[in-house]
Amino acid sequence: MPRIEVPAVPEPIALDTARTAVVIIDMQRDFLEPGGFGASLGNDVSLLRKAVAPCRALLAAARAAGLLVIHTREGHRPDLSDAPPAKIARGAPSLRIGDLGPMGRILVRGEVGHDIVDELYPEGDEPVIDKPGKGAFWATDLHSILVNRYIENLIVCGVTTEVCVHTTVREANDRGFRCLVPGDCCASYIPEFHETGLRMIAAQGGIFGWVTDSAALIAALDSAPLRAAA
Ligand code: C5J
Repeated sequence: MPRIEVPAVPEPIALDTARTAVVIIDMQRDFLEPGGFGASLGNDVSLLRKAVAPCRALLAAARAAGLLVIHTREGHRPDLSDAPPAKIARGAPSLRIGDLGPMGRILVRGEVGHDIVDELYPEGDEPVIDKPGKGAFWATDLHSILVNRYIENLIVCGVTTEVCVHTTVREANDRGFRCLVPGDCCASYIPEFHETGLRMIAAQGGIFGWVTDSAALIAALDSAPLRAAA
């Protein structure tokens, strides 16, 4: 069994890398670049860029160690039939979901803004989950993909910490997956929510999961026996 041990709070976590997937949440232009959904809500999107380099380094280590890598994208069908009116109407955005912005229609599948940033683009046959909601399990086939690959542990990264990362971790925790979150691979438009979101995951003995950082996780992955040789 290719087993690694990762320093984390509230305590170190042992992972069988053959049963562990990295899930990169919503690292899309719509959230990270000017002119997208995040900017339309009045956010400073530059705050999210700090997660890109750690995610990129983690992706390289995870791919080298043979872990399953899964990407998600939040967005809607072009006819918006899967976009709840309450979601479209919420907030005071300069552009609403479906409106035409500089990167195409806001949060609509197939548009430039909806896709993943170049630095973290999926490779090979890595699954990409298109999700209409904040959580990656709701209205998607993520659960089937994980069960069919005998995955028990998720390393969850991406944006934003307290919204789609948190919702996904909560959904995964309720489905019995052990979740490890490298905090510097996540980011929020609201830094205090990022910090509090991470603390909430690890609080009460790890009520939703474990929190670590990319350096500790990459060091553990780099020491992992390759799956083929295990
Ligand atoms: C948000 C997300 N913040 N990916 N989506 O609306 O966290």
